[in-house]
Amino acid sequence: MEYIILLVTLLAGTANSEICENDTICENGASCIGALRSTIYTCQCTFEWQGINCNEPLIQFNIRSDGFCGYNQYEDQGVIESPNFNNSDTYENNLECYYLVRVHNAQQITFTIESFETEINKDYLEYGQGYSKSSDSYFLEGNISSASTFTINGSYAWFYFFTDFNMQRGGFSITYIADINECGSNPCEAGEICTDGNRTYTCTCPEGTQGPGCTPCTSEGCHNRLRLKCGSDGRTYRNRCYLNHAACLDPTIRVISRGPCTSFGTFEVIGGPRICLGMEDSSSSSESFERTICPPTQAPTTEATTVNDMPSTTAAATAILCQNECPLSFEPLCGGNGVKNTTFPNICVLEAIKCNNDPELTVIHEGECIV
Ligand SMILES: [Ca+2]
Ligand SMILES: [Ca+2]
Repeated sequence: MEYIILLVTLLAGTANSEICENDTICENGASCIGALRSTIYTCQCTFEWQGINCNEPLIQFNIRSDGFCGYNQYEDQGVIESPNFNNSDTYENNLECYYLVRVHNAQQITFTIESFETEINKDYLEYGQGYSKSSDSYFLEGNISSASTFTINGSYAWFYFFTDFNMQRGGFSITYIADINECGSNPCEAGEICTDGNRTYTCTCPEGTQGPGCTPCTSEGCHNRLRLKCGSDGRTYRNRCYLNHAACLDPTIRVISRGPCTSFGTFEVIGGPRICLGMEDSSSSSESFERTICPPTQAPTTEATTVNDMPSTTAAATAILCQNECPLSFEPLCGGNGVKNTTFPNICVLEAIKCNNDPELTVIHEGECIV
């Protein structure tokens, strides 16, 4: 009733939202990314611009004309590296490199330091959450062991790499991977409930429904053979099909064991035509049941038919009757409630019915009722 789909592709192909139809919202040549019927959009700035709508020039930070570097990343995973890292050379002096990492719809972006080495107290990588470089930031410098990670909440991060006038080092390589709201693109079938996960989503059917189309739970098609299963709700099911039906309605229900829940006494079988079974003490290793009285509502019967079925279980007995264990002996007596007289197989069953269902019940005489 539940399945998980690992995402292979994220929102690369998402149709643009209405909000992106307004081609003035992202400025200075930026692309606008959004989903249909969503007000969330992401401006993919061209280089030298930042801000939510790419309307703030990086130049405002007095970047040096000889050391302007960096780049922007918009994929859901990628890498940012210092200049020359990819050819194993040191970075240059007098750099100011800017990087924007923007992943549309991301809930958080996790960064992993693959390699990091800068001149300590001089050259550093500053970073923070948000659309633009700000003073609310963190600093990385010196030698940092690889595999360290840090996380930025939301879908926007910026990085600023500064180097002074001398002493170059190897620089850095930092990979990232984003977790988006995978439910944002409505990936589940109609009627299903989408639950977002970490780079995954889960589609489930609402309570009372099941299957790919979330059709209503049904026991139609269940056969009526007795293959008793004890459910975690303490009830004995006719067979696994009926238990599955109960589990569809209440997902907390599962199979505890084969055979009935009770090891002794009378119990009602759930599913199919109404039937109650009596069972002898499991210590006798009896594998038979006797069709017997259904305690709460059904009129008593003296029918005693042996039904062969699954072996008994050691599951704990479940209280069904006020007095929940009655022998299967046939020592009939006639009971009545002033309206109707009925033959009971023994006094225990009569007392149980009285306790559960019919307080007016009294013994009329021993032996079967005389019709
Ligand atoms: Ca330096
Ligand atoms: Ca997610």
